[in-house]
Amino acid sequence: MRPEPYSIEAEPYPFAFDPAVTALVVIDMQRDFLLPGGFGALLGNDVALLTSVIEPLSQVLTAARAAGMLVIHTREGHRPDLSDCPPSKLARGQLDTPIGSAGPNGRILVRGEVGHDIVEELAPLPGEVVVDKPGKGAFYATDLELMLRNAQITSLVVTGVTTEVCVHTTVREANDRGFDCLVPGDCVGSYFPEFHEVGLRMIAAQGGIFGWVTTSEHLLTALGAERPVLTTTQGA
Ligand code: C5J
Repeated sequence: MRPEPYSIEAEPYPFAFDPAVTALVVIDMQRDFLLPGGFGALLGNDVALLTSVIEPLSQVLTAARAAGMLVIHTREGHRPDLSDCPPSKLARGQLDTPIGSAGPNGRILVRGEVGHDIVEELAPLPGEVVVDKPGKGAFYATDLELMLRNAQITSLVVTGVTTEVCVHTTVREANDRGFDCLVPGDCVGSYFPEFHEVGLRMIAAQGGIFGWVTTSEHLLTALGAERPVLTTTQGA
């Protein structure tokens, strides 16, 4: 059963949350960004910085599913012949192992490869929408907007990685299309902690120029889900 519309504590002011017209969008939680040997790691990033997103996001995903919300997953990547990869993107970074080259998880950022798929913890359920996108934004060159409009969605909860690249681009694209975007800060992550912080501040600044920022805890409360007490043995 869907919870009633609810006011979620957020920056810059409370977000009017109605799960009936809100989609949960999970951006690019792919092995290529989160695991060693993928695109993110080959760019020289410490992928361990993104793994903290998995646990709170998996709680939000479970609660959103239970509330009957529309759930949409995205994956950044390209066709095996790279015909949808702009030459500029291919050349960028002057990498030894560019997009399409072989890595430990298959060809880098290529659809159908192990590395391109979503991590097990957040795997889409049968029937959930998976949008394959060639760019950073989830609206560019995809049918995402059409699906959201057909489902009469007016608000998005945007999660995933990375905060300042694909999450930000998607929030900006959505905002320009008239969708209200709520970003739970602990459900998005970056290889650069300072970009993450500033990225979140940029969303909520100037009266919510791109949207609202909250926490998974506030969102889970709105969804009627208790945050479970973690029973970690770490450091014990
Ligand atoms: C990047 C993404 N960072 N999903 N992609 O290249 O943010």
